[in-house]
Amino acid sequence: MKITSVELEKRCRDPRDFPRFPLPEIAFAGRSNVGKSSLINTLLTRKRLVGVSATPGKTRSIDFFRINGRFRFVDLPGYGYAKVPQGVREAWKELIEAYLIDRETLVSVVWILDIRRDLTELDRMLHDWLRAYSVSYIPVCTKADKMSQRDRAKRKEALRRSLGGEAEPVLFSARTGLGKDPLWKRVRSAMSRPA
Ligand SMILES: Nc1nc2c(ncn2[C@@H]2O[C@H](COP(=O)(O)OP(=O)(O)O)[C@@H](O)[C@H]2O)c(=O)[nH]1
Ligand SMILES: [Mg+2]
Repeated sequence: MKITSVELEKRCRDPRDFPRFPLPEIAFAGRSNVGKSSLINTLLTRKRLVGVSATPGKTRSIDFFRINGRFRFVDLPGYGYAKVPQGVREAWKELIEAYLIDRETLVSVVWILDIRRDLTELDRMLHDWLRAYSVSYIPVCTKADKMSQRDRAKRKEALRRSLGGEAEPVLFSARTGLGKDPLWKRVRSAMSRPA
């Protein structure tokens, strides 16, 4: 995919502010610090479009990026950061669920998981929503560079099985670029599927 323009269209803390003009949307979700910003930057070949941070858990907004003027990348707030007060956590849940539940322009969710970690309770909650609202998703195991080839393949298979064999995970690394082309291929194919 040739990226000719990337524009931060809107940061939303309230569902009433979500952009109205319909464009196909690919959303990105995952726990805080999983490598979501790094993955988005890698896909868009931008060094620091989306802030990569050493202090996770800050983003409380849903950010809409307009790509090539034709579709959107939607950066959902990371979940599960321990040091966040319960009230804030509830607000995040509401915002993410509000987006997933009836966003007609949503094509697919790129669901980012750390290859070294098992699913957390919040990962399972997201998975339950995706299924409950019939949202198609692409599971991604990121930070694959931290493992040997053989261990990567094992972790990928374990994740595939724990998702009930619903979807084939993509191995990814923002550090090495592993998986960038296969992930774009999955994203493009999702966007070309009739709604
Ligand atoms: N080794 C390795 N580190 C990564 C990768 N992706 C992200 N990181 C690191 O993980 C930390 C969190 O990344 P970030 O993209 O900010 O995660 P976010 O909170 O999910 O947006 C940063 O220190 C990144 O440099 C990856 O593919 N490989
Ligand atoms: Mg981030």
